[in-house]
Amino acid sequence: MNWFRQLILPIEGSTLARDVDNAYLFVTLVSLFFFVLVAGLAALFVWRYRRRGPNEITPHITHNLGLEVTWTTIPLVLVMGLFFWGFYGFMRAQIAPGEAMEVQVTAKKWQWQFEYPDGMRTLNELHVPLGKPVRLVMTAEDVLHSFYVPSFRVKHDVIPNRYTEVWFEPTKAGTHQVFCTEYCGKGHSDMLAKIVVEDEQSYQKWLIEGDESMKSMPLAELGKLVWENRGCSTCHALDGTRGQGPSWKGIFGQTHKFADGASAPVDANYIRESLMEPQKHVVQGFEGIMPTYQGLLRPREVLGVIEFIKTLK
Ligand code: HEC
Ligand SMILES: [Cu+2]
Repeated sequence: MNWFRQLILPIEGSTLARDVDNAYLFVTLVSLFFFVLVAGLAALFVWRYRRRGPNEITPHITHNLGLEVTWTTIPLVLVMGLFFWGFYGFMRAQIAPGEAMEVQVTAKKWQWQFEYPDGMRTLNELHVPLGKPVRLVMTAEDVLHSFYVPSFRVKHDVIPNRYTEVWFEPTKAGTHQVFCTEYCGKGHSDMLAKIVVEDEQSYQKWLIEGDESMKSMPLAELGKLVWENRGCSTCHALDGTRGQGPSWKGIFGQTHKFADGASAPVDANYIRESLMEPQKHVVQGFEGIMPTYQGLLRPREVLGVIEFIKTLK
């Protein structure tokens, strides 16, 4: 039976997969059985009861109680059984275990953004530990999308102005493919993401160090990515315009005055301190609303921000 599963179904990547597959295979096999039965009998009867001569008269049968009860009861039992089976599976897939790690998912044309409990964000790539339940709280910024991971047997619409949820507990390490499965415009078929399932140790290592591309990326580029993906861009412009926070243009090497009258040169240490203890020196003319990024940025990302700010002449 397992070779048959592997032949027609994707790999089983989560704890939900077995249940979904069993119900699916059951429906398929029952359909196949009745197809053969009905089509076979139809063919048989066409041949068996063919007209044999011009004057042949057949018996006039109007009904058969035994037969009718049988072909009503058997499908009824099958269909009701399937209903409860499906309902049980649906409820199980709907309600995440309480201890599940929560990840926010934002879909927009044409990408998936994931936000982890500590505020870190990734684009089109979700890292999760093996064997731990994960709950996704999903919403869309523009149009309907749909989050689909075949190997997890997980699929749910992602809707603007509303939150929908799925959960899964990955059982297979490796990379799993995410598709958007609700037509959402020109780039729909490119709206792909990966779920990287790894053991707890590699997952923690990834949290701290980032992936290969992050390790090999030039620092200034990494800094720009941090600015885009970690919320800095909502308060800090790069072109000299004043936002909720000061623009970063040309600040490296300047001397900045603070609300308490002190001043300090903008150098690597000052930038680092601005991230870790933003309230320690509040730039004059601004409010101390910047959140701390203590523990939320990887060491290499902090270096990246410093290098990136240096390049903004
Ligand atoms: C909610 C808005 C907000 C966000 C988000 C934010 N900042 Fe700030 N930031 C401010 C404000 C306001 C100031 C000025 C007041 C202060 O120094 O605390 C500031 C100051 C700074 C300074 C010192 C600038 C100067 O001219 O002296 C740096 C460097 C900085 N932020 C870096 C970052 C980085 C890097 C991020 C993203 C990882 C970030 N900020 C996210 C609001 C924000
Ligand atoms: Cu889409």
